[in-house]
Amino acid sequence: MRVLVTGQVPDAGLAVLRDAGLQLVVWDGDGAMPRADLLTACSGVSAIVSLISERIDDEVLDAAGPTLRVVANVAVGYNNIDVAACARRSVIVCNTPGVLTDATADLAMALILMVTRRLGEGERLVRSGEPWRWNMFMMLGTGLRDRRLGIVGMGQIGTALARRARAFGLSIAYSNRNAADAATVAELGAVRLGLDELLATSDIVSLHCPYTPDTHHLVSTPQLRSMRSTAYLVNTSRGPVVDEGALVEALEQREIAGAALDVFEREPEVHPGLMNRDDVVLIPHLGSATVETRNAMSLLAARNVVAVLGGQPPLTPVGA
Ligand code: 8YV
Repeated sequence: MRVLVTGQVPDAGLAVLRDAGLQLVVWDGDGAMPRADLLTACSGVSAIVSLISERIDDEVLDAAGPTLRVVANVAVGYNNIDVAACARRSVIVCNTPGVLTDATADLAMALILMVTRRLGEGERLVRSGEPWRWNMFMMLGTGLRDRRLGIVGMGQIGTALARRARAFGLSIAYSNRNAADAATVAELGAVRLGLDELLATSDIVSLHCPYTPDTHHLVSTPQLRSMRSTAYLVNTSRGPVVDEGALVEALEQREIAGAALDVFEREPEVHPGLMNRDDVVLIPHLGSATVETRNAMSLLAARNVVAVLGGQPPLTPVGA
């Protein structure tokens, strides 16, 4: 059986696939696999190990044909996959939850510190070679103790961020379709609010929801206007959850104090209005970017493929 891997992934996962006797077709070009190559290479494969840069939709599934049994995304988010189209063909879809929770929560906490303490701005100043002299009022930021962190999407990553944030003295509000379980609420002292109230009362808003048609531009002009003028927005989920044009406008109008973004609406493009702003932190989708985490993601995706092709239930199917 052949497996298409749509980009370079750590060897850990590839070794698992090879050890299972699977024949690998790995696309090893730079950046995203070109669509035409994807459509040709997937023909007759039993599994696709996909990256978020590849859209897996009806066209790809038709090109793959009836041999295809599983699509294993090397990511927790799977908005690049048409899950309904896969279900219509009984193709199982898997993602990599859990293994990237700590790395992504760490990164969200780092972004909170960066944007509230103006660390990107400070680093740019030192590297610029411009003369600077310490003074009592230089680059003053905002402390975290007794402020409110509003978490949109209280899944594994949102909850892990809340734990970290409590250690910095932040109080936790969250908005989520379902209430967090009683033990988590008690541990974190978290209050559940509707999105409107969360936005209006939080000092920092951090986004951890999946990207779906319902969360497209979840944060746009009205939501940004409802936030405190001293508040910060942090996004480590998916770019299009935030209307980037509206964000630029809100920053220009000083409707919020700043933003820290790991993801972008038209990734890897960044809205030009964000590029030169000192009140914005911009990093290139590094949420899960640690050696340990990427190894674990590669392994989990591979184990999902081996399980399904071996007639076993997948470890982490989507929607289960
Ligand atoms: C990955 C991510 O960097 O898991 C996700 O949903 O966005 C990141 O962890 C990316 O998906 C790698 O393909």
